[in-house]
Amino acid sequence: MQFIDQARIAVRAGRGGDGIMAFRREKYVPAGGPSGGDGGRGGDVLLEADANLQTLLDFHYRRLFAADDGTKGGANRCSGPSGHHLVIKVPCGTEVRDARTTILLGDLTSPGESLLVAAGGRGGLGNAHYLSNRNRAPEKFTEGKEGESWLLQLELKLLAEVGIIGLPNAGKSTLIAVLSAARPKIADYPFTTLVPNLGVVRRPSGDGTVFADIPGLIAGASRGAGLGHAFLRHIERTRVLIHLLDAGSEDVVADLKVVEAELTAYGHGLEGRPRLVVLNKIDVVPPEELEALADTVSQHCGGYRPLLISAATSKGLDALLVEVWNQLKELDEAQRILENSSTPLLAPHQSS
Ligand SMILES: Nc1nc2c(ncn2[C@@H]2O[C@H](COP(=O)(O)OP(=O)(O)OP(=O)(O)O)[C@@H](O)[C@H]2O)c(=O)[nH]1
Ligand SMILES: [Mg+2]
Repeated sequence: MQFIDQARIAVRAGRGGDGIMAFRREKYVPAGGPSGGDGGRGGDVLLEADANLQTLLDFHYRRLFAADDGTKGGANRCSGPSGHHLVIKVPCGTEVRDARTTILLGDLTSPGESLLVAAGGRGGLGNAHYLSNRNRAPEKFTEGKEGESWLLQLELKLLAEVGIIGLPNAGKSTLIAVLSAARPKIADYPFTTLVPNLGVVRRPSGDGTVFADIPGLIAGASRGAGLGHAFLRHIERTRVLIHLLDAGSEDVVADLKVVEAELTAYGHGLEGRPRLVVLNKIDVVPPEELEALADTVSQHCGGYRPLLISAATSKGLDALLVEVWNQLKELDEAQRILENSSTPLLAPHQSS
């Protein structure tokens, strides 16, 4: 399946139906009076998050979405029916912006969440509406109003809790393949992965957590080099990053620095995102050199020791997952404390 994460669409709400002019004509009822009904409202256009969609691919082929117009009013004061609303399904994690101003209109994250993007026009009034003591036979009626129309920019940001990042060939796809049921392409050359892959990893509690394997980042990714830039936005919503390093690389510390620098350059809070530094492919490093390598890496990560794994031989994966679940648990707790602290805390020794 093609992965499309950006789209532009035009939406047009329905026009309101016109009010009409009519007079009641019945046997034995002379001068029956005005009876023109009102027009129905035009249908609205709404976007709705749907958990079954993964990409914005549908919008690549269809770009104009219009809701039904309202129907004009009828005789005998009958109001015309309103136009049906048009509900457009989008994947969870879709940000909606006005394409002209880029102002954010909404962010559809949970399934079923919806956003009104174009309101239908009001129906016109029939002449029955204008009956008054002065004017017993009004000929006035109004037309329905046009519905709103907008040009929208849709942007999908994946909702993965854990992002796996690293240079090309570090083994990111191999890792997600051993941890989950995802089956991305794995090969011995850089840029095997061209689009993010999602995989669900089971927690000990049985719940699933979504991991994302992001295409390899290279120096300059934040400015558009390689494939990284297009996909850095998908890391924005992750809560924890697994930074994978190839232990067999010539200079592991240089590799670490390249990716760290790209996260900082990209910004959007990525530089401060909690992350686990993980040395992969430890099966290719002689055991006696491994400790020294881990020490060198830890000196460049604030003293934190990297986790040691081999995705290919499934070594160290349990310990890695324990660490991931711990990090997520700590973040949940921090979040809970933040939500429960209704009043801002004063500094303990603040003098008045
Ligand atoms: N020896 C060894 N090889 C590994 C290990 N993990 C991955 N590889 C190999 O490394 C190569 C690259 O693996 P991928 O999983 O495709 O790497 P990637 O990080 O997804 O690469 P891109 O998609 O290009 O960014 C493949 O040939 C894998 O078989 C490991 O633990 N040990
Ligand atoms: Mg890959």
